[in-house]
Amino acid sequence: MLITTRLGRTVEVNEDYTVDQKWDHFTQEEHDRWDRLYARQCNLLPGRACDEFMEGLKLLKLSDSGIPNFEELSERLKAATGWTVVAVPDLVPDEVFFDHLANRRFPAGNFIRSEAQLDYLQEPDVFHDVFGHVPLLANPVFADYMEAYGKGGQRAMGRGVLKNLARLYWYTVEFGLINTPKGMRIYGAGILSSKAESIFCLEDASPNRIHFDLMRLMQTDYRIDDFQQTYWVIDSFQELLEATYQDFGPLYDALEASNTVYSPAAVLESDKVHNKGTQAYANAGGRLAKAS
Ligand code: HBI
Ligand code: FE
Repeated sequence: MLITTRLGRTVEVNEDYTVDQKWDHFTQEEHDRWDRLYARQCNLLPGRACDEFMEGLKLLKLSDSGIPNFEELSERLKAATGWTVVAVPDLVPDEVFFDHLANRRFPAGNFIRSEAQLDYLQEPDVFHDVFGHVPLLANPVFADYMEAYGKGGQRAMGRGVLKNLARLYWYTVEFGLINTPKGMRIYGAGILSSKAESIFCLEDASPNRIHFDLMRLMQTDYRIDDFQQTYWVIDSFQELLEATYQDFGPLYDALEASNTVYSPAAVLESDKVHNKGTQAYANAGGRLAKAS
C-alpha cells in the first residue's frame, strides 16, 4: 500500500509497514555520517553506558564502517535472542509497532538524519533505532522485556490506557538509567544516541533521578522536545521484566480511579529519590534558551 510519511514522502510499504532496506541506496555521505555519529558516541559511552549495552555493540559488530546492513545484523541478533531488525520509512501506527515487538521484530527507520540535525531530531532515524535500541536486544532479559511490552501494548490499546503504557516505554526503553556496582549508567536509547543527553542525564544537577516505580511512572507526563526533567533508575533488567510480568488489569483500574497526572519535574514524598534535581536547565528555558 501507499503511505505518506510525516516528512511528506510517498512510499510503498508492505501490510506491516515494512520496506526493503535497499542498503545499496545509501550514499557514501550517509554512511560517513553514521561513522561520525558512531565514533562520537563510542568516545563518550564507556563508563556511561551500562555493560549490557557495550557488550551488545560488540556482539552485533556494530561499527564505524557505514550504516549496518539489516540482513546481516538480524542474523547475528537472531542467533543471540531471536530478534530481527526490519526497515520502516517512519513511525508506524501503534498497533503495528506493538505487533512487531510482540513478534521480536524491531522496526528501524530507513533513513539517516541530515547534517543539520546531527545533534538533535525528533524522528527516529537509523542511528537512533539501530545504535540506540538494537544492542540491548542482544541481552536475553531485555529482549524478553521488549516482547512483553509489545504484548502489553496490544492489551492496553483494547482498554484505552495506551497513554499510561507509553510512559513506561518512554521512561525505560528510551530514557532509563540503571544502578550498577560501578555507578549509575545509561540504558535508554534516546540517551545513548544523543551526545549532549548522555552527559546531561548523569552529570548535570538539573534533572531528578528517582527509583523506578511502575504506577508512579505511568502517571507522569514527559517531554518529547528537550532533555528529560526526571530520569527513572532501575537496579537490574530483571526488576523491569518482573514489573511487567504482573497482571496490568488491576493497575489500570487503579489508574482510572485515581485519574492523577504528575508533571515531568514532580518529586513526591513517597518517591525513592537518588538525586533531587535543581531543574535549573528547564527553568532557564532549556534547549530553546541555549539556541538563542
Ligand atoms: N514506530 N517506527 C516506530 N518507532 C517507534 O518507536 C514507535 C512507532 N510507533 C508508535 C510508537 N513508537 C509509540 O507511540 C509507542 O511506544 C506507544
Ligand atoms: Fe526510540
